[in-house]
Amino acid sequence: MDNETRFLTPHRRLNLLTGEWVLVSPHRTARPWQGQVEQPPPEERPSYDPSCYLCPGNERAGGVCNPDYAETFVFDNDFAALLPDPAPQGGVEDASPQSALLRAEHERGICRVVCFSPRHDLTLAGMEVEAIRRVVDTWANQYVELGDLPWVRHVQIFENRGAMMGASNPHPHGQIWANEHVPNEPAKELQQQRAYSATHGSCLLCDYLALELQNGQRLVCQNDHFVALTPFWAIWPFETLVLPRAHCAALTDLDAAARDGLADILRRLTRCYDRLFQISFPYSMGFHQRPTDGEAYPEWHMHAHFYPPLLRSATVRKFMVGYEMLGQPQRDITPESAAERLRALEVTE
Ligand code: H2U
Ligand code: ZN
Repeated sequence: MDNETRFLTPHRRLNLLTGEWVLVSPHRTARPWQGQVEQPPPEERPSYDPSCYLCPGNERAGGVCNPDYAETFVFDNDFAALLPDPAPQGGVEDASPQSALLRAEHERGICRVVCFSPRHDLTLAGMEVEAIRRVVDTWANQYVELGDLPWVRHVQIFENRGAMMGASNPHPHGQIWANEHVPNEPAKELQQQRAYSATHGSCLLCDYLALELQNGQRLVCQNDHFVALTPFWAIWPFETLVLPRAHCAALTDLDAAARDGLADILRRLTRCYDRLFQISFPYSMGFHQRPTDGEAYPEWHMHAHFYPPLLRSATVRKFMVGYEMLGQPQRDITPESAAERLRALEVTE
């Protein structure tokens, strides 16, 4: 059986980064849909919205006013999910019974919001490369500033884009959560990357990228420094992985040319996404970088994940329910056909 035939029947694929399986059911894409249909987001937005809490000069919750910023702007989240205070006496740890069955630990953290641009009407896809490069620099600076705090072991940079992903505001922005413990997803990736490099003596994602560049089927777009592809084990219909060609563990390892390369690939990829269903494409995206506890992490290969919820049109989303909640993730269209569709939307300007 050749590859093409094998991938037409139900099968499971191993996510090398998490060690978890995903079911692929390519024969199911023709099924009828009578379920929930999402509203496409309204397209026209003003460049300044007086009621937006992220626009320059406007007041945020709690009465603080944003400065009249011209590029990027970072502030501490007014509704932070985590607080930087160390464990108080009589807090969670003291209060929780010392039992293997009931575990709770104090968690310190800092949550910030990053405005990508003063322009309310832009998105990463609509910004110029130079402006996205300033966002890349801001992310890198925040990674250093927060990661250098002695108790911060992990810095998660992410963006929830679009109301469908729960973004509270269309103004281009992302978030950063820095905390005391490495969260679940990067912890799985650390274990997998370590195990691979212990067995093979090389980097998991360097080897994987080399294979994908040779194979070509899952590539979406690329430049001299970065490659965007639909990973073999993708869960979300149009999920992508953005990888630096050179082995590096954090945004701070990227030189000026590589940072420009990242800005370029983010712009090209998000523009492909927007063209797919002719809408400003919703997604959650974020970077996985080496933990910041001061260890070396030579096996860690920095990357970004894009997880878009849409399945077959601007209004039909994929739900992670039923078997996916109780068994394991499942997808219908193959990552190969998703890559083919996204790749065809690349416009070189
Ligand atoms: P999301 O769109 O991804 O939800 O991010 C917006 C964040 O902005 C959200 O976490 C914060 C919310 O807590 N926020 C402020 O910090 N100040 C405000 O005045 C409103 C919203
Ligand atoms: Zn705004």
